[in-house]
Amino acid sequence: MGVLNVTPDSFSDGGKWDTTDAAIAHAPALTAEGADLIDVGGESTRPGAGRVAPAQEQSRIIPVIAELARQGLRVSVDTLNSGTAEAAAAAGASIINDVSGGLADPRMASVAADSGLTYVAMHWRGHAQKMDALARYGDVVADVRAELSARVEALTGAGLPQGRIVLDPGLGFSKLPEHNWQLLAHLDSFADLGFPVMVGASRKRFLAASLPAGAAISERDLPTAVVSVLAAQAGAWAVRVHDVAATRTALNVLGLVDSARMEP
Ligand code: PMM
Repeated sequence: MGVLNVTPDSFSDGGKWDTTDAAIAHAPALTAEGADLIDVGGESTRPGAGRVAPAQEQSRIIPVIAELARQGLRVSVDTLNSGTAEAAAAAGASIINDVSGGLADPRMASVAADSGLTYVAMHWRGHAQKMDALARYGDVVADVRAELSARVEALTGAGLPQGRIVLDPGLGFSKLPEHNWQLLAHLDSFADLGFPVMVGASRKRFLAASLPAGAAISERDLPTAVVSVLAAQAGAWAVRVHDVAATRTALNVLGLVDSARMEP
């Protein structure tokens, strides 16, 4: 899944694709590099980010989604707002990617159910301005699993079929660096919940620990690609990345090694 943030303030690519034309022009490159899905978002969720009114979010992303869908690309909409999810579904999106797992907007579960689309429920504890203060866990893997299972209960209770739910442990959202590493170390236990799993590590702060001090954010694309391989090995269904080419190459290596393992 290639990231297309139509925002002025996302932490790693903010401002690069923040006009309709620039965003539409960038999507074919993501596809050419090997993205199967394009994740279009209009509200930054980086720590400390302020909220964006749904009308403004929609004016940023709905024309982009409509055009990409017209071109035959598979699009997900990265939104916390049920109204935006509805508008995106009408514009041709295939997936609703909700970083709050339905917690930010009480209407989201029923909108997701009615949309007929796949719904990504990410682990979330609160909005960007307060999320770092909520990074307290007994056992982060068990706690995130339990909180995601509670979301599944609520979502299915609102009519969303289990077969349309994807789960995401929410790396970087109310997580300290050690929490992210622990979640990555136990990703297979999320696949064991019986739902497809999505992982979003791309360029996040915790990856800095794998690089020399002071390394630029763009240098996080290499550790991101390594995480993509680890996630795939743990059974992940999708990885959400900014640098699609690096992750595609890394996954190609894994595919070649896997094929060689199958040979007699
Ligand atoms: N991370 C970001 C935004 N959307 N969606 C899912 N499902 N999982 C994530 O980890 C995730 C997400 C934040 O990253 P960005 O600001 O670089 O887009």
